[in-house]
Amino acid sequence: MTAPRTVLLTGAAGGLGTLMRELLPPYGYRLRLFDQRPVDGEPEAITADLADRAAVREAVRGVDAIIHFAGISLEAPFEQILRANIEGTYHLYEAAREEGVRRIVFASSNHAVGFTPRPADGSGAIGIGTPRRPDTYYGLSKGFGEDLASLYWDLHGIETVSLRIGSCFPRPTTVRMLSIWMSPADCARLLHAALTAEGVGHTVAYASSANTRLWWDLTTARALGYTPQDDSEPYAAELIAAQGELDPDNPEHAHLGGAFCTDPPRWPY
Ligand code: NAI
Ligand code: 15L
Repeated sequence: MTAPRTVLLTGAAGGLGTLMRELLPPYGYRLRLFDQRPVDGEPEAITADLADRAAVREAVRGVDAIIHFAGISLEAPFEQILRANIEGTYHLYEAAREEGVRRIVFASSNHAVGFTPRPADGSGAIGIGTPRRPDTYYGLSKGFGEDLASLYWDLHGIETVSLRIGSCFPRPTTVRMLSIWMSPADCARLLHAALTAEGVGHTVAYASSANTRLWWDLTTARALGYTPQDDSEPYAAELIAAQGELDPDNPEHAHLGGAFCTDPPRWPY
């Protein structure tokens, strides 16, 4: 696919949005920014809630593609998740259909499969066909987003790459993250691949760097043209010295989703 020029970035005020606002323009994209919160230093950003269907439709109008990051990114009461992540994502897809946008990159999450037992470090054993096992209402909403993307491909021909993101932060901060970390630079590489690959239909891919301790299989992401450049291993010695190795007898360490399976971090708002 020809590289889309104007891309709507929802969730632009958030952690990933802030990182990608710096890292995506060098690939040639002009970003239109959207968030319910003002975006620092970006007076032209659209400040609106995904619940506002008219605002979402206007935001989508005329863009070549969408990166959908906006939503609740931790656990929250079901009613809040329903409004932001389930209805909000539906509003975005409806707006894309109405405005003729043909390509979306959806930020899914490892928490769609969070109750999958943790495999051996470096095994890459978790494949894309692993059954969904959400660990939270949050993870459940990501499964919904993936299925909505599938429906809009089959019904309306809107292509989506659903990225089951591991942990994308400037550096890994836990031993668990050593296995699922995605560097911000690799995230930008993967988004570029997902925006430009031909014939993606609805593709689901795990999203991380090429970590030595990887738990999942990056084949689908690589098939999009993504070549990860980073590995969390340089952080391993320091993190393991401070936190110890993952303990098979600790329930928090037993599943892919980590603490989301036992005591999930809560959305603060
Ligand atoms: P974040 O919480 O920092 O940013 C989310 C943004 O969405 C916030 O700026 C918030 O204001 C906005 N938002 C929330 N509800 C909204 C609504 N109803 N209408 C408009 N805007 C709304 O999250 P982060 O870390 O930047 O993640 C971005 C996306 O990637 C999220 O969808 C998250 O679930 C997903 N993800 C992130 C991972 C990571 O490691 N950062 C891992 C897996 C998935
Ligand atoms: C996610 O889905 C969250 O949005 C992010 O904040 C991290 O907690 C990440 O998963 C993770 O599993 O580390």
